[in-house]
Amino acid sequence: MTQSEIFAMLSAQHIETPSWGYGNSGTRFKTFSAPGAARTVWEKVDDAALIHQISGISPSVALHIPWDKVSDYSELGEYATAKGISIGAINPNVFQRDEYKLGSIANPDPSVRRQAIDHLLECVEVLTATGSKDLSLWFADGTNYAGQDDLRRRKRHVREALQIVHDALPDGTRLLLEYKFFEPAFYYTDSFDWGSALSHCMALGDRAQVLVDLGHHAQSTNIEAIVSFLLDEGKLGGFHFNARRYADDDLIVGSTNPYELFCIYHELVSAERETGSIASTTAKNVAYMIDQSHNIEPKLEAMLQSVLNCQEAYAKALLVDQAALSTAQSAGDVLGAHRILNDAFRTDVRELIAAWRENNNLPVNPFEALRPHAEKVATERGIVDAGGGYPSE
Ligand code: PSV
Ligand code: MN
Repeated sequence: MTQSEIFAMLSAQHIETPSWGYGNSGTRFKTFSAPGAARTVWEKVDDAALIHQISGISPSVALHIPWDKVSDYSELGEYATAKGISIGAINPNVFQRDEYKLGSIANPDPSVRRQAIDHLLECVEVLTATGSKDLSLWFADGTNYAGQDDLRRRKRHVREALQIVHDALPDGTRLLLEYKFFEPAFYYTDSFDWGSALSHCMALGDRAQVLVDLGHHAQSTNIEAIVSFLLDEGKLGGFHFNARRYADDDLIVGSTNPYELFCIYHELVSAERETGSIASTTAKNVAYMIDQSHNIEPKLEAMLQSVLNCQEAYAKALLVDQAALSTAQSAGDVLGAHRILNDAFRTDVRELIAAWRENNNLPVNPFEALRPHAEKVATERGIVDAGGGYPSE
């Protein structure tokens, strides 16, 4: 690949940032108040626009409803456009009401299931009004004890609800189904792995695809294998990027296992380069989203770091000598093939990216460029008591 081809690929990269990553957030123990944390959805859009202005590759922001509820969603969409970004995935929230204690779309009570479906349909309207293309679904539904509920019945309730939502989506939009192997339920989770999510999506129809959140797997899971399988089935819809050590830790993407992130990008790049395959078309339409709510890190800096880590992993994946790799693989050259992949991973791409930034009139030192903005919002917005966590002392 020539440098100008690599530059064109880097310019086309699109990493969506989450509105919930700009406000105060925490664990169940404590929510720390971050200086300058966004207080409203309008400020979250401002922050996402700032990160895009500096990174050059994060031109959309995901919303979480009702956290980001407004009276006029078209106005919010226009506000985002005026700031140079667009509204990305719409994330419904069916996990915070008392009614959802035993689940939302899998709840044994039909009236609760109806309430959850109504909220999902309301989010389809938000998607339409904001010009968003993806409805991103995660369910906290599950059970804590064996025998607590009938698993097949719960599965059927999930399918029924998803079908209603899938069929209500306008043309050209998608339902992205996330899975997570545990938490908050500990015995059984209704959308528990990529296989169950894929089965639902296959049955639902063309608009349904699977969303892979990196934090939602058991230790040592080969996530790039899941990515490659879903790509080849035409069913990989998007990512929630983050990093983890133990579970759904929401750490900065690429901070704990940069090699895993690189291998995931390698699967995507190699699929994209195939001509005329389903995997190639699917790879070109993947929604790359960050799902992190940083708890102790400075909010804006953490988000920028996450976006830039994705850029670095992608740049390295672009450097893989695909032709040589393919020859080595066909020849059964186990370690030769492994070294070809690792050569790209070990390449220092910082100068290449700095040159790309210069070429695109972006500040060469992004963190230096961010500092005055971060200081400004900290002064203007101040520190808002985050509340949350256990009851206070
Ligand atoms: C759940 O852990 C999750 O990853 C889902 O994607 C949610 O939408 C997100 O976190 C924020 O609650
Ligand atoms: Mn997620």
